[in-house]
Amino acid sequence: RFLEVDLRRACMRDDFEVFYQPVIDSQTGVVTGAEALLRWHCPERGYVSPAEFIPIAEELGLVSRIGAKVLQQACRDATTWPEELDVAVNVSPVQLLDPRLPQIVSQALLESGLRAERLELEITETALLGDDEAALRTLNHLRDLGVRISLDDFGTGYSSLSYLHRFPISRIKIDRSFICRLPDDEGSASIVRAIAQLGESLDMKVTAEGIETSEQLSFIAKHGCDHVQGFLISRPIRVADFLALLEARA
Ligand code: G
Ligand code: G
Ligand code: MN
Ligand code: NA
Repeated sequence: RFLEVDLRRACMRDDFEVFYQPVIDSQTGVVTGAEALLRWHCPERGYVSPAEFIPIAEELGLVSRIGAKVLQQACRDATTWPEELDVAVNVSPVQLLDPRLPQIVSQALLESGLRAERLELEITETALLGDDEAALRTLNHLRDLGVRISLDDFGTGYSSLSYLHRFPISRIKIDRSFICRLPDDEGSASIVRAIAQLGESLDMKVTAEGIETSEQLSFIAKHGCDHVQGFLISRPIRVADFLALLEARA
């Protein structure tokens, strides 16, 4: 099967690396944390995107193991950052439905010594579609640990606004497909403003993803998005480069 052999071997040898994309405060430009993004350099295939291999890892039953490694690494790395910086980790729908997830998360926090408040888990709307009772139990358990939950790629799934108050969600991440046509496209501009207002009235933070131009950044900053990430600020980078970026921006 395509990728299967390579992926199993990568899992055994732990050929993965965690990169970090800085997140900044839209008003001050201060770095407030980073999103952990998994990278795999397959010796045979070269770089393979997680968008390609995570779905296969889900099918093969490998995603919880890979996800646990990412969580451990991200928690460990974040303890080397200034105390006020957060780390966000993506959690796939299959991982969310694994009843061991809360245990894996609390273990990663315990082993690293990272305060739970500094860890944010990013889930997608798709994850809430299926067995939503199980998802709700897991998310409540995670919230009770002190971890925060973000809704990633917001606006692209089968968005039901009822998710926003049924589930313990503290942040909305506006998908970059709405950001890329800013500021000129009226439709995108209205959607982004509306999501920002929604976030504010529900007492949730809002992040704009995929900021690539300074015009997009100033639009976002004016219209109530709290945090920003995107190539304009930085691509995902190695942890050493993230620390260097913090120094350079300080
Ligand atoms: O970083 P990049 O653009 O290559 O990511 C592509 C997709 O893979 C994104 O949807 C991102 O959320 C997802 N992704 C990146 N890292 C991880 C990870 O560690 N776990 C999961 N489940 N998804 C990830
Ligand atoms: O689904 P999720 O939001 O987790 O996806 C994150 C992915 O988006 C990362 O793989 C990252 O490489 C990519 N990304 C981050 N910033 C930008 C950007 O400004 N432009 C584009 N095209 N992709 C981005
Ligand atoms: Mn994400
Ligand atoms: Na996203």
